[in-house]
Amino acid sequence: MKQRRRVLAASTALLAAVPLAIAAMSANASIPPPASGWTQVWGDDFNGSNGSLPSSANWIIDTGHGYPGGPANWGTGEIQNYTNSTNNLKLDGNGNLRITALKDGAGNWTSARIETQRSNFKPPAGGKLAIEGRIQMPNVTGEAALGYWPAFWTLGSPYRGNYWNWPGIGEFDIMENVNGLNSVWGVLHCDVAPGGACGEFTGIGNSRACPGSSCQSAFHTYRFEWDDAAKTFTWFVDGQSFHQVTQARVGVNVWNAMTSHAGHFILLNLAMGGAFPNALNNNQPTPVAATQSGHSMVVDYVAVYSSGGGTTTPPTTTTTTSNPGGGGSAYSDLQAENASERSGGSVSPGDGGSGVHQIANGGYLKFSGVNFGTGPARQFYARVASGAAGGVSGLVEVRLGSRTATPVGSIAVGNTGGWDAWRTIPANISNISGTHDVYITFTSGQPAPYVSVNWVKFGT
Ligand SMILES: [Ca+2]
Ligand SMILES: [Ca+2]
Repeated sequence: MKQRRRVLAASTALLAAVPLAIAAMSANASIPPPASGWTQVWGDDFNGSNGSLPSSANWIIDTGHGYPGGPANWGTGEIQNYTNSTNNLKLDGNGNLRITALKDGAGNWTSARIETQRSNFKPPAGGKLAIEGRIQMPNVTGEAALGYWPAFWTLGSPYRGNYWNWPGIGEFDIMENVNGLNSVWGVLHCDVAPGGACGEFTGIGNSRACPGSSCQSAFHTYRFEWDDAAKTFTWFVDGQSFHQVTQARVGVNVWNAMTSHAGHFILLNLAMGGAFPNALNNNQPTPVAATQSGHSMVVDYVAVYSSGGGTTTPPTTTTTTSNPGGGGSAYSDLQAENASERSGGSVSPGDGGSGVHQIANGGYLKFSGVNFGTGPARQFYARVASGAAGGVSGLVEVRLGSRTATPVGSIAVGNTGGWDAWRTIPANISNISGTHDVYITFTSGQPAPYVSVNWVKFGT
């Protein structure tokens, strides 16, 4: 919703618009491994061919001027029409998602907005959840930028399908920006509007300039941490915290209303016009005639991590199969049902053979003594199927030597069309040679089974 926030806008406008020198930044850093004590529970690195749409297993594409039955203009006054055209929304072939705002000859603007299929992102009880994205805002400033409103944010799951329970269900604005100003805004919306514990329609927010290079000229990493033990929300840019809201500030009941439901879904959008950019344009409408068409919000990745709480509980059942010695080539099929060790799922027929079916978070397969030769192997393939419910997904990760080692590669899996709809999914991995115990680990932020595996193998 990202509702009107005129007070905040007025207080921060003076800090904005200081162009800085441009640092040379890598266009694509890919999802970083989790910090010590953290586990990646979801992610999209936006790898894919140039001109393709983002993964439908991961994302819903919102179109038009509002949800059916929901507030007009997405509740914010933004004026663009969202489309699913690759002119507005596409992977760039270099590991990035690009959302591009375009004005046609008649003066009408189009752009794009996506939201995660999953709507259950929340920390394990007593643990932490981090939602992180590496993003370059549209690289446009001054009059040409008036009306540009990129955002990386979340809404509480009960909003989906209801649309009239905002802001009680909670909204975390991890990164917002308007009018090409060199500022990131982090905002919490909660309770009731207008007024309430979050002072709607402004919300509880703060902003700062992007570190080092401007928000527009370079990628920066935007991160939101939800700590269920400390009862805090904390906002970061490039690892520097710039905003925090505690449970004490909003009260236990308001806190619970936005945290005790199934969780949040994540949104990425590039709006044009609306209350926030208008407020920072002296309350005059945006976009203006001088606003330049064709600039993009570029997203390298979105990743979700968890720490502590229940997600790191070791699996309780481990099966040692008839292949304890392991061995075999990394480049031929490593049959899941013949793993040296297995935890989770069950062996049954499928895909013209046999596999380990319906594996959930915490499961793993171990293949002892897999020979990669001189390789190096740079590809990983998994033959998988999933009949997971809408919004349920997880990772198939490759680790060497230990099932708690940092993954050398991973695949995100959502519903493939059913438990009998088998697909071979590739992933890039870092160079591997020699002989290793290979662990295939299964990580998800929710408990339901999400993947069946027939086999895995590697390629050079
Ligand atoms: Ca990427
Ligand atoms: Ca098999």
